[in-house]
Amino acid sequence: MNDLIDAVGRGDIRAIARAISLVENGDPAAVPLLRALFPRAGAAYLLGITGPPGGGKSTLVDRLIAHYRGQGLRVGVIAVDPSSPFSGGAILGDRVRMQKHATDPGVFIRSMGSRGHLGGLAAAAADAATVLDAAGYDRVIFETVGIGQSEVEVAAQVDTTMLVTVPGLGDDVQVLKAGTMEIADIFAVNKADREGVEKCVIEIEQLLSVREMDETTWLPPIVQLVARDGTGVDGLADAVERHRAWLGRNGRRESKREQRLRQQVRAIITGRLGEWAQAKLTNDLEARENLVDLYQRKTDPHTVAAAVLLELGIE
Ligand SMILES: Nc1nc2c(ncn2[C@@H]2O[C@H](COP(=O)(O)OP(=O)(O)OP(=O)(O)O)[C@@H](O)[C@H]2O)c(=O)[nH]1
Ligand SMILES: [Mg+2]
Repeated sequence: MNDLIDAVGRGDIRAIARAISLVENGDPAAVPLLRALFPRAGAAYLLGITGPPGGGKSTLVDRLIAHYRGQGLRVGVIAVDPSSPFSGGAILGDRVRMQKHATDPGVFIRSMGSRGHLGGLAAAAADAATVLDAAGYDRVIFETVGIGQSEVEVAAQVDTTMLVTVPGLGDDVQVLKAGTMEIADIFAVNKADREGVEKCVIEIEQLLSVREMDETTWLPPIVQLVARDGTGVDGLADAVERHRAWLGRNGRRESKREQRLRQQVRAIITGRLGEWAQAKLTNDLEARENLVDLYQRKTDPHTVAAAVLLELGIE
């Protein structure tokens, strides 16, 4: 274990991969590892990239890697796989698309899910970020498909969230309505080589215009780009830097991080409590008797839950 901790700290690629596997599998060994790594983490800047399937997220990540590598920064990328049967192809696609960075020791790319992680996908992603952060990556990028709640939660666990959208989706901003709109710090309108870019931009502007704003509010910039040929990627990276600078003022970044850490603690507690409750209902004699009464409708779910919770002092 100490060897693994040291190797991650040195930025050893295989050790990092192993550490992330422990995290995603919910392996008990992940806990002491994360405990040891946490004090070494905290310097990385976390970026979330979310948006509809096929929007060009991986292509964009690839461009951003090149951009940051050009500045001498080390980049870690996690393509978050919600373990859906549909993601297999996408992950394979990601590998192919980002392959040119595969031999660069300053770049770490992998996909991960949350097979055994108690706190779910967002918590697993947060732990993976701790690993990459402790391993010395300056930028950690999460790519998530912005269609599910847990993916949205992952995207919210970062410093800057980018929402990639593309013109011509039919209802262009459909994806923005599923709760992703609120979490976007930057709108990236990709595939600007296609028709309908202006319409897409105007729709986002309209959605933003109904927000309450004052001089302290961050107005999410809308950046047009063509990830495929790299047009607009520098402008997007500038937008990230502006958001980073904005977060750096008035302790915003600190409060965002504190909120994120509280959320991490909550997710761990929730996961453990769920496990505990499950064991209780399976093994505890009194709880099982209560369940039998419940099945016969002699009692109700609230009463049974209250009896179990009372043991924790929760009324
Ligand atoms: N026309 C055009 N096509 C693009 C652009 N950027 C990416 N694409 C294409 O869009 C397709 C999907 O790109 P990806 O980068 O895999 O998209 P993604 O959002 O990562 O996809 P998933 O991970 O499967 O959700 C690929 O065929 C890309 O070549 C662009 O700026 N213009
Ligand atoms: Mg992708």
